[in-house]
Amino acid sequence: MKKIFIYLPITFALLTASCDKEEFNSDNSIPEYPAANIENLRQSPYPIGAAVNINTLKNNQEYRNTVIKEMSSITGENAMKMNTISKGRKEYSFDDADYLVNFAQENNMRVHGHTLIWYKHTPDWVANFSGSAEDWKTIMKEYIHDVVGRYKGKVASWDVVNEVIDDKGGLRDCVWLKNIGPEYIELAFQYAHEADPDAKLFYNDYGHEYSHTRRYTVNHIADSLAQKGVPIHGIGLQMHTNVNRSENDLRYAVIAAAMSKLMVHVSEFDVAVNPDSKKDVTFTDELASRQKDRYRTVTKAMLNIPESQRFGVTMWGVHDPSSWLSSNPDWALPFNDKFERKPAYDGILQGIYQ
Ligand code: 9MR
Repeated sequence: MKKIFIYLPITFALLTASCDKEEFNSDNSIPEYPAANIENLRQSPYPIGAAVNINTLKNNQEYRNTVIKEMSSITGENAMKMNTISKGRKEYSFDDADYLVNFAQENNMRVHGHTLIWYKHTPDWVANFSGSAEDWKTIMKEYIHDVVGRYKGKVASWDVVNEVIDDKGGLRDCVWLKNIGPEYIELAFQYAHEADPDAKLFYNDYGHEYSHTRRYTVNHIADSLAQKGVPIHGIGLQMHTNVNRSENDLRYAVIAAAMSKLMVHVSEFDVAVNPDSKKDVTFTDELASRQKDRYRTVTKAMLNIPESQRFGVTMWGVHDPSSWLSSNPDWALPFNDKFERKPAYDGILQGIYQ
């Protein structure tokens, strides 16, 4: 039942060929840019944002100032996950999510909601729930209606489902698949759309830049849902990448997602410099330069897709110490520990200025 998305060798071969030959509209030259005229990322031709941590936002003034100055879109790194919000059936803790939304409104930013349905961090009461498929649909519908409904008109977009496939291209095991069946995916989109018909709805997943199987399957699922009339509006490419990834792979991930005609959100972008988590690594100029190249490539690739499909680029954190990767150690983001702009930041400016 789970292997409904079949890997197609012919399509795969075509995708691989175009990846190698770099046939899409690509200009690898590094443009000059009037850095003096670009004061911050809010001036980008498409929204650039960051995932934020609510405690840090409340307690670190420099972090807060950087978000306000630079970001036109924010995502809660954890504030809107099901286990943060849902404490029991119809019992909610909206403190962090409300804070996020109020902060965004005060500072004229877009909020992207992350994430309604995810196989991870399922609240205990859901994991222990027992009932028929209809009962499971009902609790999913209640949760999505209550959360999306609360932020109707305030949260512009949602990752409705996150990470629904495994590495072989089958549907990933989770309580929703087990109890409802594959239909849970389209139902989640339907319920979110009922609660806020204007919200843009995304399927978010990872691996577009390093796995042909994952890229093909994600794009195929999104496309199939759209063809079927399910209210899906975009594909989220997490893009947790690193300095060893070829720039062509990064560019191709963005272009291939855009072939679906849906919007493209690079939703959790960071560029690790220490992907093997070696303990003795330091952040050298050479690593900073390779990181800069990858920030430039991805932000520029967004300009190679139609304007109507550019939902934006969200970085998974603000400054290096606040990244989920920092203890590896790593330096994956465009601002350093002093909130200074790193070469990666210049890479973004070069990417968005054409
Ligand atoms: O960065 C997030 C970290 O603080 C959380 O502990 C973790 C588990 O909820 O999730 C991290 O964010 C993940 C995101 O929600 C989904 N894609 C992968 C991200 C990094 O693990």
